[in-house]
Amino acid sequence: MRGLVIKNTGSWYTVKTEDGRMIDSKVKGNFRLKGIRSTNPVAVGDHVVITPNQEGTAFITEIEDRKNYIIRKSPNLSKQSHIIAANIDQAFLVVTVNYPETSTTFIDRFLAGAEAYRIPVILVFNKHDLLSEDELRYQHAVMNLYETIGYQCVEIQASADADSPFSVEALKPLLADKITLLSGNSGVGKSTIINALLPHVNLRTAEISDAHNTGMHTTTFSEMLELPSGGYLIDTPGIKGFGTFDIEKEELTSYFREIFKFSKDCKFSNCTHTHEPGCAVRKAVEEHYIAESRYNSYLSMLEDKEENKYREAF
Ligand SMILES: Nc1nc2c(ncn2[C@@H]2O[C@H](COP(=O)(O)OP(=O)(O)O)[C@@H](O)[C@H]2O)c(=O)[nH]1
Ligand SMILES: [Mg+2]
Ligand SMILES: [Zn+2]
Repeated sequence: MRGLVIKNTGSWYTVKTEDGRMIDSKVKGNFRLKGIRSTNPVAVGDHVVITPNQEGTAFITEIEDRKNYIIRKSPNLSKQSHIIAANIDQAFLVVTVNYPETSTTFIDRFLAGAEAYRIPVILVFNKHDLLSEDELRYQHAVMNLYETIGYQCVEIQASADADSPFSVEALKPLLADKITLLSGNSGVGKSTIINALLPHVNLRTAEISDAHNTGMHTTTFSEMLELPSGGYLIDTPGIKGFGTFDIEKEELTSYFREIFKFSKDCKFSNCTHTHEPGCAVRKAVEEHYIAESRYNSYLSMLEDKEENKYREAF
């Protein structure tokens, strides 16, 4: 019997079978995945094969190959990792121009990490109602910047009624039949978005998330929330971005789409776009084809690499 893992608490997994039943399952046998020492061999988003037993539970006996997965290194068990989710179709990065302010550096780091994992990102600008005219103008400039680079942007007010042009209704077609990771700084409105999309999970989501955010069980709890319109949302507290520690200095350019485009005209193929003569990227920054904010984010990530500074995954 085949199914999708939608919840993981400790050694138990909730598997939704193809005929729509929810079956509590445990892993049978020894899954060792490509040398990863993981606290959980199976993760939400995994397609699995299960064998039901007499107690009404089941054993997971097979995992299908993953198209991707995200992993969090355990802070206390140094060599162990926790797979947060597998087979993610896209990420929504929820940002706010104000209340609280999300920096473009934070956005760019997230986008670069997502490029490394090949996970498409949609930028969701929330709290439209709180912005002054000046802040709105700034928001539209930022949206224009990211749209020009190729990232879809949506402007919403998660707290609005469904008939408002800025309600979460705008997100529904983007979520349909996909597994979407919901990310963003604390306070930007992730729980509010979930509660608006899934009124029946009201409050519980926020409470569970917040409890797990600070609690000791953070690394052993993951859940996908099924949307009425099809598709799933993953709201895993504490995920602030993708681990970019493994990105090589030379690779970094390719995770900034517009910088990558211009870099093809640099004189040196291994140009870092910092000091080299004939650098087409620096020229493009000077001529405003590349935004200074983007270039600065690139430089800050490059600097981390040079200092070999540890960037924690998630
Ligand atoms: N005015 C306004 N407040 C919002 C909006 N979205 C969320 N909030 C508020 O912002 C605060 C943080 O929201 P929450 O969903 O807990 O953020 P999370 O930390 O990302 O889950 C709460 O007080 C929400 O009521 C919005 O669109 N407009
Ligand atoms: Mg929350
Ligand atoms: Zn260059």
